[in-house]
Amino acid sequence: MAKTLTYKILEKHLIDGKLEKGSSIGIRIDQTLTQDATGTTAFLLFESMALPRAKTDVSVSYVDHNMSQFGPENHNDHLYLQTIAAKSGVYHSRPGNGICHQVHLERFGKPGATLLGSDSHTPTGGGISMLAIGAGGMDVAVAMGGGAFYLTAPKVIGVKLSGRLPAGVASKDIILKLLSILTTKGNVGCVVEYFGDGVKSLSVPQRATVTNMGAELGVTTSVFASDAQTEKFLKAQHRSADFVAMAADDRCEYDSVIEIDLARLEPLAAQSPSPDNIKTIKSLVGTKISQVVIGSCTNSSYTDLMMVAAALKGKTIAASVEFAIAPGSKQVMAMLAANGAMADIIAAGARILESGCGPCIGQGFSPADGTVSVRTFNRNFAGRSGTKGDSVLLTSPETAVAAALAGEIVDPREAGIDYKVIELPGEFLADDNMIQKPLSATEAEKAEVLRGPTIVVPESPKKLAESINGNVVLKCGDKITTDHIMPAGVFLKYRSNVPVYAKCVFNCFDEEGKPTFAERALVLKAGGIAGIIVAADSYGQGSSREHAALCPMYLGIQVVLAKSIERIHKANLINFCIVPITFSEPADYDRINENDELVIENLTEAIKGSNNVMIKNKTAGTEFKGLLKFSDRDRQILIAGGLGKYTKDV
Ligand code: MIC
Ligand code: SF4
Repeated sequence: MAKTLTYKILEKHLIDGKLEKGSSIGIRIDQTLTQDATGTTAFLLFESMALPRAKTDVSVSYVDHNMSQFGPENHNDHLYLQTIAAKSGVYHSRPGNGICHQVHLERFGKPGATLLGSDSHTPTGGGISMLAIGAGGMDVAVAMGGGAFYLTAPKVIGVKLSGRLPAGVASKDIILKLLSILTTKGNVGCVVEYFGDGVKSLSVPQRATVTNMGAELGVTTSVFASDAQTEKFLKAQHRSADFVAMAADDRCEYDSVIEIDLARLEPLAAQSPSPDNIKTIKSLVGTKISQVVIGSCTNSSYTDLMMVAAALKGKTIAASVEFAIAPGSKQVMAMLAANGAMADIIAAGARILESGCGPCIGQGFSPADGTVSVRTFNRNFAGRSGTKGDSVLLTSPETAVAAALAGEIVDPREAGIDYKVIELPGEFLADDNMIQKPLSATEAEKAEVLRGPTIVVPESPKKLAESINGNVVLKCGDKITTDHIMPAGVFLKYRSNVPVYAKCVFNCFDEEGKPTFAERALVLKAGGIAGIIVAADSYGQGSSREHAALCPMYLGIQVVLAKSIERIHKANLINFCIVPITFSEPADYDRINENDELVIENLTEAIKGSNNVMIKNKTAGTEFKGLLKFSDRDRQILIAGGLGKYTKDV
C-alpha cells in the first residue's frame, strides 16, 4: 500500500503497539533536544528517575531562553545544565550559540530520524524531513534514557503546494494562510505533510519556518520530503553524509487535502491575541507601528536576515520605530558580520540583540502601551510580549522590514523594496566551538555537577485518592494557553524553583485586593480538598512547558475538567498525576461555577477500566458524565502516581 512520509518514518521507529490510525504507539527516539527553560526540570527528573546516560544517537541541551541574567538564577541554571549534560552523555550548546531549533537544524537534524524536544517548536526539524515532536521535559528525559515515546498514530493532513512565491510574499505567509484555514483548535492527533510541485522551490530554512509555526495549529508535527533542497542545505553545512532522500509514495492517501497555490498567496499577519487571527496586510495598510523585531526560531535564518540587510542597505529606520534583530544562531550572526550585511543592518539603525529567544518570550523589548508591535515570531498570546493589552502583528521578515522603514504597515509588494532572492550560500560557516561534547563514561563518573541554591528538586506527585472531594478553583474559557497558566517573561527565571514559580500560576486572572489563584488553591490543599480547574475548548495550547502541570500539582490541583485538552499539555497533566477529564456533554460546562463543590466517587477504579466517570456537583445538585480518554499506558501512569513512579516501576 502506498504510504505517507509520516507513516514511513513511524514504521521504521515503531517499538510498541500497532501502527493503525488512532491507536497508541511507542516509537524509538533517535535524537532529543532540551532548552534551559524546560531543561533544568527535564534533567532534574532524569536524575531522579535514575535513568542511564543518554542512550539516543544524539541528545543536545541548549541554552537560549533565559539569557537576561537579572540575579543569579539564570547563570545557576546554565552551570547546572552544562555540567549535567557533560556527565549524562549529552551535547551542550552554550549561551550565545543560538536558538535550539535553528542550531539543531543547522548542525544536528537528519532526514528520516525522530527528534523529541522539550519545546513545542521542535517540529521545526520537519523542514529537514525529521519526524520532530514537542513534549514535556519528563517525556524527553525518558526518551533520553532510551525509553519509547508514546503518541496516537496520527491522521495525516496533506497540504499540496503549487506554483512559486511572488516577490514580497514569504514562506511565513504559507503557514499564516494554513492557520486561517485550520485555526489553532481541533487539530490534535494530526500531522501535516507538505507535497506537490510548489515544495521544490522552497529552501530548507523556508520549509523550517512553515513547520515551526505548524506548532500553532496544535498538530503533532509537520513534515516535508527530503530532496535536492535538503541535500543542498546539508552539503553547505558540511554534512552531506547525513543526507538521505525521503518522500511519500506517489499515490498515498491523506486523510484530507488542502491546496495552496503559492503564486496566489498574499502577505498576511496574525493579529493579537491568537496566531490564527489572520488578516491580509492589505487590510492593515496605514496602521501606525512603533516597534519591529525580526528574529525567533521562526524567522532568523541566514537567508531571512540577508534579505533584511539588502532591504535596509543605505536607508534609515522610520523615526517612530524602535527596531531590533536577533539572529537565530552564532552561525548566522558570524556570517552576517563577516560579509558586511551586519554593517548595513547596524547603519540603518537596528538594535542588535543576542542570538536567543529574547523578546519572543517576553525577555525585554516589551512594546509601549497602546502601540502596535510587528514581530516575525510565532506567538502573540495576550501579554506574552510583557505588556498588558499588547497589540502584536506576526508577519514575514519581508513585511516587517517594509514596516520598519515606513513607520506603518505597507504592502511589501508595493513598498519599493527590491526583495532580492537570497540563495543559500554554497558553504555555511560551520564552527562548533560553542558546542561542548559529552564526557566519556569513565570521565563522567568523576565529574562534578554544579547545583546552585536556586535549583530546587521538584516534589513528586501524590498517589490519587480513591474518590475525589474537590472545589472549582477557576473556571476559564476557550483557548487557554500554557502562557496563561504559567507565565514566562520576568517570571521565567523561577523555572528551577517550583515553590516560588507556583505563586504565578494563572496570575493573569488575579485581581488586586483579592486572594490569588495560588493562595486559594493552597488553602484548599491545606484543608485536604482537591483543586479542580474547569475550562472550555483547547485547554493548554501553545508552549510545552510542563510547569503548567507541575506547579498546579504543587498547589494541590488534582483534576482538569475541560471540553477539550491539547496533546502536549494532556500528557504533562498525566505525567504529574493530574486527571484530565473531558465533558461528555459540552453544555455541562455551563452548569458549573467557580467554587462549586464536585465529588468524583471511585475515580481510580474508573481510571483502571472505564471510559467515563460520574461527577456530582454538590453545590448545584446536579450530576453529569465525564469522559476518560486514556490509552492503557496513560491509565497505568495515573494509577502509579505519575510518570516518574511508573518509569521506576517498569
Ligand atoms: C515558547 O515559545 O512558548 C517556549 C518558551 O519556547 C516554550 C517552552 C517553554 O515554555 O520553556 C515552548 O514553546 O514549548
Ligand atoms: Fe524561543 Fe520563541 Fe522559539 Fe519559543 S517560540 S523557542 S521562545 S524563539
